[in-house]
Amino acid sequence: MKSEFEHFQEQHLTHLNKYLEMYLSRLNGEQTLKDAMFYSVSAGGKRIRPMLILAICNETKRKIDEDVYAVAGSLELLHTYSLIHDDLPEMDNDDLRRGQLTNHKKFGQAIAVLAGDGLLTTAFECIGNTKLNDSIKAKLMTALAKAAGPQGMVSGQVADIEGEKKHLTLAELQLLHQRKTGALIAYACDAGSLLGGVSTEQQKEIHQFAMAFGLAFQIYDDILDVVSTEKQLGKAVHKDQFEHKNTYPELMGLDGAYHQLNEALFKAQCSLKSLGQLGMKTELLSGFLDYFARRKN
Ligand code: GRG
Repeated sequence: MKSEFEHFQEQHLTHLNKYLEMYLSRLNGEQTLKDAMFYSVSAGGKRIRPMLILAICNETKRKIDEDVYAVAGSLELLHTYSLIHDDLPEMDNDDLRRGQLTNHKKFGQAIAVLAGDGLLTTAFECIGNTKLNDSIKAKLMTALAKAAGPQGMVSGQVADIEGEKKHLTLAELQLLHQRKTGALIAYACDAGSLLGGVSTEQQKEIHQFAMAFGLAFQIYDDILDVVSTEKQLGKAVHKDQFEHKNTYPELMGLDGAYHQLNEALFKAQCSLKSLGQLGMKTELLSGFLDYFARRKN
């Protein structure tokens, strides 16, 4: 039987994808660039980050209108940019992404870099073009830049690359993940709070939920890299033999990683309980947690 979250996801995914397709198709630019941008966005992906924004809006009774889809869609554009750049030979050097050739394998490295640049900048344009009030737009754009930029994801990526030549401690690995993956997930939840107009207490607890969920998501991704053959198939391993990925299973073994995962999921559930006590509906977010802790890719 499908959960409330799965019904919600089905209901909103089509609209979100239509929004993304419509926005990208209306851009007035070089066709090759537009094709490369659309190629990676339309390849699917779980749409976790936009779904978090939509789910929090729903829990806070914020009407899910075109502006909400725009804010959610803009985050997916930015996330897709990060995947395109992450796959480049000088970064993770992957051949497959979202079940198809990586952007640079299909369009060449120069266009892939530019498609990423195009998606990153278009994300901010999407927010700018909403009918939200200027103060909310400014808050969203500042928070998104902070989460994606040198204080967030970009620093996480640098720490990941530099960490390939050494063994990180648990604290260093947590900080790396908090920036590389956690920052955008936290932004998604903060954006949902802002759009939903929640109280300060609720906003703080939603942020705590995001931090725990982001960590759980990353640990589970590390675990899937070890246990899922599907993930292994996408890897193009041409790396130096002294380089290695710092992951939870590598640092503490698979059992240790599962233990950390359960701890993070427990923290996220505690935040949901607190949010319930603060008067917020949380069934959807709870379903979200279950769904993503059971995913296969
Ligand atoms: C290039 C600045 C820059 C940053 C890249 C996001 C990222 C930072 C790298 C991705 C590498 C990676 C596999 C990280 C593990 C967790 C993660 C972010 C997975 C990809 O996100 P999903 O699982 O992907 O949400 P889909 O395709 O479902 O959207």
